[in-house]
Amino acid sequence: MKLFKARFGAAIEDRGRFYRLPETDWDVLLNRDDHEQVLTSMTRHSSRLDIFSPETEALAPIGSQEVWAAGVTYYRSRTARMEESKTTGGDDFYDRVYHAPRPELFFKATSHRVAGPGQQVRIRKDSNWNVPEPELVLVINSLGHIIGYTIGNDMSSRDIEGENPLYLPQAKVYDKCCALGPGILLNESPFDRKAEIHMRIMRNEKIVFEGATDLSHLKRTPEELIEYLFRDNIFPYGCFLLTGTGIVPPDEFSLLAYDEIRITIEPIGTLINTVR
Ligand code: DO4
Ligand code: MG
Repeated sequence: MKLFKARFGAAIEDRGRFYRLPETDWDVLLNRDDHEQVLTSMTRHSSRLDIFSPETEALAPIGSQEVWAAGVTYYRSRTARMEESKTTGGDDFYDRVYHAPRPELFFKATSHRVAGPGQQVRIRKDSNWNVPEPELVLVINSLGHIIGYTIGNDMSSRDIEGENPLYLPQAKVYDKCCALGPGILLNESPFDRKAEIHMRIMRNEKIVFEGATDLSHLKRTPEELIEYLFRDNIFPYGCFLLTGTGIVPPDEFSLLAYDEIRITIEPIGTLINTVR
């Protein structure tokens, strides 16, 4: 089952059919611990939607939740970041955090900084080297339980981060620095560790970057990341946690305005955004 946020409220996809849910508060809905039963019974009283296209009609599946992110959870991210920061002496930090018991966790966004499906993500005005980071996102309720999964883009300014690791919040947090969606795959069973994350970037109808990885390369378990995130934090409405990138385009590549970023993680779906 997948849960979508839409202009008219909430929708559910169950075995290929879409239903419009009775009026519900998104924060309350996300924070539940019993989605399967509640949504199954709700769909019995819901009207069927003949046409609903999640890639373009769904909104970012976020309400009052904060968005957090884990970093350097893939070897590829560790190596790329060591390269970009070696002239300024920051490289050792990335190697150490990759191997350390405590993961890198950082605050990424509030809902107004998040783009939904079909919306624009931004590159910072004061940066010349920008990349998208396609990441599996854990959707977590206030009890610290994973209620589902969605797709995320952790937009990053590599030149700002590379200049000094202490600039990380500026490289990562700005207007429309993050995309989430299209919907939430509800947590019926643990996520398949072989699931592929695929990203394609189009410019003037040509592919300018394409890459893939799979979740078996993720060094940390979702439970370990959540345990650290919830150690001394209360999330009254739950939160979103991006789990890190394993796809980093080559150093010569930077995003440009009007590029289209397409991130697919099956069985969640495809998140499509353009760059502004
Ligand atoms: O250490 C900086 C950020 C790392 C990150 O965002 C990632 O590995 O995905
Ligand atoms: Mg990232």
